[in-house]
Amino acid sequence: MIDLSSISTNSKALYLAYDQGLEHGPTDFNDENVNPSYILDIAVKGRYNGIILQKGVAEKYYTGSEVVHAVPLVLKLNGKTSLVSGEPFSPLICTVSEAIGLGAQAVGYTVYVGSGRQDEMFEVFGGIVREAHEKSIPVIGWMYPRGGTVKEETPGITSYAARIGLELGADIVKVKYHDSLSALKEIVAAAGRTRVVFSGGPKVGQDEFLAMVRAVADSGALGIAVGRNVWQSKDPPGLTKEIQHLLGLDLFGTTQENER
Ligand code: FBP
Repeated sequence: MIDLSSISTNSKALYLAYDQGLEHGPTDFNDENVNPSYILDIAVKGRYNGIILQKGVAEKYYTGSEVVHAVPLVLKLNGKTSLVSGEPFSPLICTVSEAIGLGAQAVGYTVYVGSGRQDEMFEVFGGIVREAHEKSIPVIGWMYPRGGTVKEETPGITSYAARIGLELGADIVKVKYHDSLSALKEIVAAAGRTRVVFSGGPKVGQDEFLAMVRAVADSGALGIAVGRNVWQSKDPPGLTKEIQHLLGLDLFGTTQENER
């Protein structure tokens, strides 16, 4: 279960992201992982702490299925394609109420911090946080620095993005991973009591990916929201077990640790 109390502790979490069909298109997929049922099966067998889906996939594959009882849904409320240009902006596709109706236990929203359209996204995000908190569900902010004066996402910029998530009321921020434990710790510190999950990024070799997970585990972050590195791998169940082991998650995908 994803709730506000479970993420305000030192617990760890592993989320499976599957919104790339909208963000990147089928170019990320092969014959197996193009099928949402294949991904839901990975999430169920791997006892993931959440599956991140867009509204349409949730409606057709999650809601009303057995998966509802096994893996919490994180409904991504906005999204965009890779076919647009200009200042990054991700429009709202689904409301908080609709997400809850689909069975969501948490909602996600991308804010392109630094974009020329940042103001619009701040305003929408503010409304989402208000409504989600009235309804007692957590909000995950995909805090992605893009557009405007952002030329390169340095660790300092990611720390700023994570901090913006705290300032705007996000319960969790999902931010870019950097290959430096001290940088990861700084990002986690900047987010304060807003918990941090790092994104997996494009597929890399398994050893390299597990080194990333180890650093995330040591950084004080909540965990990782991974997509391609798991469902593009040859053995998603085996890799999931290794990730959970490194994060200190037990067989039920939970940790019991003290409040921070
Ligand atoms: P991956 O682990 O596959 O990178 O997924 C994480 C994620 O944030 C997805 O939720 C989202 O679709 C994608 O990355 C966005 O990637 P980008 O904006 O960098 O193309």
